[in-house]
Amino acid sequence: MAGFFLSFFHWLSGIFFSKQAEIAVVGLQASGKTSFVNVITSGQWSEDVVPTVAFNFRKVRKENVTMKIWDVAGQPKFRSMWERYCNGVDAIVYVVDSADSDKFNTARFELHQLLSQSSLAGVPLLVLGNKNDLDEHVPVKQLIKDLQLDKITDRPVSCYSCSMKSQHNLDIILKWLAEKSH
Ligand SMILES: Nc1nc2c(ncn2[C@@H]2O[C@H](COP(=O)(O)OP(=O)(O)OP(=O)(O)O)[C@@H](O)[C@H]2O)c(=O)[nH]1
Ligand SMILES: [Mg+2]
Repeated sequence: MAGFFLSFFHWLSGIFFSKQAEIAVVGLQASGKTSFVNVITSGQWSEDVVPTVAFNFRKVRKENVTMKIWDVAGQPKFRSMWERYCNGVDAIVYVVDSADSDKFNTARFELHQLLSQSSLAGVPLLVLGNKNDLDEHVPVKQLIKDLQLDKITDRPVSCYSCSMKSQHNLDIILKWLAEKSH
């Protein structure tokens, strides 16, 4: 009987205390955006991910938070779409391949270009230095410097080193996203 009341209470609290967070995931191609979304929605890591064309939309419930996620393509021809998908979200997740320092200049340029759009003023930013399972990845301090994240002063900014392959730091990332729900 006690078990019944406990499940009923959980069901009821899920209705009354459920929250939502809408998130846009952007970044250069092959940085690991779709892998990130796959890992948080299904818990599944796979080497074989096809490059995204335009965008994917996914919805996932984590405890009492429903996350609506826009996974936007990163190839150059799709980057002009980023602003549209970031408009009105609770958080922007910018994924960087932290093991590919040759692309940091482009990643920095595209990030600052995106954030300069007045429609996105104040939207919290989470930068993920993905692929830290690879030996050549740079530490988070270096990523902050190379992407000039310290120059972003008009919004909350966080940066974590992570790996979708090993799921390193996924718990911290999910906590950060849940805090942006309403
Ligand atoms: N070693 C390693 N490889 C990763 C990791 N995350 C993603 N990858 C690989 O990186 C490649 C690109 O991953 P995607 O998730 O398709 O990248 P994307 O950012 O969605 O790319 P676009 O859709 O083209 O913008 C795939 O081969 C993944 O298996 C990681 O944490 N570690
Ligand atoms: Mg993708």
